[in-house]
Amino acid sequence: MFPSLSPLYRTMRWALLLGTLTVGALLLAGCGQLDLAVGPLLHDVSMAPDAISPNADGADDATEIRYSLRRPAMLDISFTNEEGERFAFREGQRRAPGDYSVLWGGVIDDPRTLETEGGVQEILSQVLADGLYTWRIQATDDAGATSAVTGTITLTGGDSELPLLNNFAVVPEVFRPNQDGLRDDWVSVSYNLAKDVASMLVYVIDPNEPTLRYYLAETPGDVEVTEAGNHDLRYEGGVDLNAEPPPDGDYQVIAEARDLAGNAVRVVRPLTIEEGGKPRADVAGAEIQWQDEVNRTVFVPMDGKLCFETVVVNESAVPIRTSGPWPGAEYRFAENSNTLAARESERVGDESWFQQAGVWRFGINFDTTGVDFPYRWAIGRKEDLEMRIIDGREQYYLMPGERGVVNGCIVIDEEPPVGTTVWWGGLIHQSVGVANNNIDRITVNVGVP
Ligand SMILES: [Ca+2]
Ligand SMILES: [Ca+2]
Repeated sequence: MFPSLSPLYRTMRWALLLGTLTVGALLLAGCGQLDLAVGPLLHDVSMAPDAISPNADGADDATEIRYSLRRPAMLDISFTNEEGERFAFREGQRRAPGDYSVLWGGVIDDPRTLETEGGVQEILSQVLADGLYTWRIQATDDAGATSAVTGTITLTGGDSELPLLNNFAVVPEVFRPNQDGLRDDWVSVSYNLAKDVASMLVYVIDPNEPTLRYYLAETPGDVEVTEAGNHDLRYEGGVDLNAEPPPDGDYQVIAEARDLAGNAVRVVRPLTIEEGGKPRADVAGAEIQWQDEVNRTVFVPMDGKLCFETVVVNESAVPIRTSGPWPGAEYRFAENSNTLAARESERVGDESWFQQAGVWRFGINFDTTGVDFPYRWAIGRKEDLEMRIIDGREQYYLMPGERGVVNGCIVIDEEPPVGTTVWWGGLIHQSVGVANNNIDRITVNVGVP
């Protein structure tokens, strides 16, 4: 009668026929008594194979745990050794009804602290020792009814050796990444890794914001990052890469090693970051007050002096380190900051005027000099600066937002080389770069008024 009965129509007819059944099932479901849910809470439980060798050699490294739940339940999976010691693989974990399968490679994630000769270490996970274990898979439904299945599994040839991170050291503990050239500009992180691992991470975190990790990279050396042996990392807070370091505060340096079998170890040391940041300074108004300058030219008679005054401003959030010669110092034409430093060292034993990495100085240069900025001064008078004793030595800093007055003279006591015409100022961050060059260029005419 209906030779071309459409599939849709047939489906509808079946739906009508089944209507009564469906309604019945829905009613049952409404009462929380769905047909499917009838029967044992936990069923179809197995753990196969019942013998494994968890050593990441690719053979029998894991067993497959299977179980099915008819109702929502809290699930426990544990292993108990022959001495009665229980190890939890899953503990009170909420599970929806359904069929489950999980591979188990003998590893238990049960963080604990271990005191070793190489320091306190946190064991995050470890392969269980070889032996016979009784496993127990237990489900507890919302009504508190418990159902459990047990069996045994044998572990042989397992690799439970921990990838210990011995003698983990972070030096110094107070880190001031601000390129002032002192030892606190970088942190050395070192440790000895006890065995080859699959993954090795070293990072810095703020404990209040643990998801934000600043990873430390190891400089390529003889030993691969994941190889057993001594490891050294150098952390400059990113300042070396022209980035701002993490904000000042209390941090942790964490190293984590995990081997292929699943043994994992973590070590932690505190690290405080203080006065971190990129130093930035400039000459106020990019201007030098050249004495007796007229139309950008200064006439200096032979044995006369070329004198100047300028102001340096710390435009950054970190203290900027400087050193002598101090404002007011005079140079003879053939002298430079190192010859003055040698004289000062001989006079009072103060070595600080020699070129030091990380120190900022204001310099004067001219176009035929063989040396860059032979004449240099501190970027402020002592009264403009903050003095600190660090490692028994006086260090001087131009603090954030502060201004340092710099003045000085060069005695033109000999004829400058032929072609010496243009002179200028510069702000030098020693061993880092010339922060500002070619400041306020002038022509200096010697002995020719
Ligand atoms: Ca194996
Ligand atoms: Ca520093």
